[in-house]
Amino acid sequence: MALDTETLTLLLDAVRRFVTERLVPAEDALAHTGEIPSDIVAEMRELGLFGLSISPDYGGLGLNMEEEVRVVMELGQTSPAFRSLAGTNIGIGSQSIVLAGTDEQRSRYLPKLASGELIGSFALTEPDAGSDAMSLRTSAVRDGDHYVLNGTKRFITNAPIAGLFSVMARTAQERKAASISCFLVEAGTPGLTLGKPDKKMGQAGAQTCDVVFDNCRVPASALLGGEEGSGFRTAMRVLDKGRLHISALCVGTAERLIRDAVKYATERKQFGQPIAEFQLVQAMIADSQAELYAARSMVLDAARKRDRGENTTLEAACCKLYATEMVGRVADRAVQIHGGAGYVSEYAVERFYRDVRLFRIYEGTSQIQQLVIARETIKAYS
Ligand code: COS
Repeated sequence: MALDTETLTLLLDAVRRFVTERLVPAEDALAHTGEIPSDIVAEMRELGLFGLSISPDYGGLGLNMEEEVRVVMELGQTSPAFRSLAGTNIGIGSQSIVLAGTDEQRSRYLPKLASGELIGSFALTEPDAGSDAMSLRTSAVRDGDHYVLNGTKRFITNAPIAGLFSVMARTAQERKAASISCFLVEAGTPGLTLGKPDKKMGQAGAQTCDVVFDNCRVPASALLGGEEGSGFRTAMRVLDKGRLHISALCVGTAERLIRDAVKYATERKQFGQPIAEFQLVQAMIADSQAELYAARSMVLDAARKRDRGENTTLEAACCKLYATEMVGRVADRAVQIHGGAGYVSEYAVERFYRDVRLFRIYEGTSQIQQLVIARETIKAYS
């Protein structure tokens, strides 16, 4: 379902204003405290940001992919930790339920995820299973009308504040997709404990930690879709969407970085003139702007293709690879344009330089995107 043009324009304007007037001024404090103030969380809920991609039947805004990426391009113009708070509810923390949940699971969880009352979290990665997701070891063993979960999940975004975990666990030993199932585990279930919040390079305020299952008993009704063996494929489908979302975020962040770099370059004078007048500085601005345009075009094209119901595994991986690497280069040039000022925390580019490094790693590293692109391309041409 697509919004009418006027509603979409109003939504984009409202998000843009919220980012400029409320989030950007709160970036510095967030970087120091690592806490998103409760009034900002309340405003995010009010704007409907937690339920962007959830159907209006469950209280969300029901945006299609093109609309979602356009909103995320706005949210990307400030510290990524703000987007991260709602990001799991919009994406990997809710989409397993949207794609494969039973009616009962959808009505139980989606309204609370859409409103932001409940934070969803996606638990796939483990200490020994990162890129090789299929080698995960967390087990779920059937015991009467329950399953018993054992294992450790690592670097789980929003786990410290999550009320619901989509947990990929092994229900059979053989190495194949059908051995992995997904369980919806509520925080507070006995046997589920959290590790200490990870100390990260950047993205202060976006929290991650280990999630440990020690004989954690969940009712059989917690099995996503009521069916064993579909967890891996569901996780991959969730990531296909998530990778487009992250790509849109990179587009927004690159735009912010170019704007900051241009502002600095027009104010900073050397050799008697603003450094923006030097062609070597202009070259950095030009390369960044051209790459931003390419990434934006790719993301919008892939989103429209997805909205037409086409498979976008290849396109999502192309976007994730290109957009995340692109924003890394743009951040590097923004620091370079700022010179010494870019290396001190007074200017936002220093913080963004560290923040964007994660984009090339989570939801599939650049190398995993290359692997997916190559596989899909070879499949298509052979
Ligand atoms: N959509 C739907 N199904 C998919 C899929 C997709 N995008 N990608 C794979 N599958 C299915 C395959 O069709 C296959 O199904 P069958 O068993 O029915 O044939 C099954 O899943 C296994 O796929 P594959 O053989 O490709 O699995 P691999 O172990 O080779 O791994 C990669 C595939 C590397 C792509 C996967 O492990 C991956 O994405 N790793 C990165 C994980 C990640 O992003 N982690 C980030 C943490 S989450 S923030």
